[in-house]
Amino acid sequence: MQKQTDLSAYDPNSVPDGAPYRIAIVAAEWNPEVTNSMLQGAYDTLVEHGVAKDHIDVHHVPGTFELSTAASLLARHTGVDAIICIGCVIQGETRHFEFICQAVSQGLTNVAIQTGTPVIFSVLTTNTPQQALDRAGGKHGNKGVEGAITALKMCALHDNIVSK
Ligand code: DLZ
Repeated sequence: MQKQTDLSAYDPNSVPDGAPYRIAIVAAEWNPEVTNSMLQGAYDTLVEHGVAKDHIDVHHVPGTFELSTAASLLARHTGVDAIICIGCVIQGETRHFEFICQAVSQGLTNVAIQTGTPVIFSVLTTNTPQQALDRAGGKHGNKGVEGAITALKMCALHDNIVSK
């Protein structure tokens, strides 16, 4: 089996057409070099796969912890078909890392399950800034691109299930 080093390698033919969908992207302001690159990757990938630019709603939150609140508001008060949540938490000297990672993974899961809106976990949780940069347009691809592809696949899945 070939070792996968570029996490963003995907078959474009397997990606559903994005034309019918409205998608929100929420990006955390912490570690902006990383999150802005992921945001750009997600945005460009959505456009590349047919999502209209005026059907992409971009929002920012102060930190990764706030992604859950933003996702909840978007899922409950807008008509978006999916929400891509972008953040980057880097291990520091305290236990803050653990609390933020635990809270955001559980929080985003709760929003997705409770609202039925696909919520995409594009959150990097790394030991070093370099590991994050490697996954935000570096040697391991761009997790924002993956988030966009996942969002489109989940929109199509939702349509397949709900329209049957
Ligand atoms: C406080 C904090 C710390 C220490 N580290 C990060 C981080 O690496 N990445 C990130 O996105 N946010 C961090 N934050 C901020 C929290 O996510 C949150 O914004 C604050 O605790 C306020 O709720």
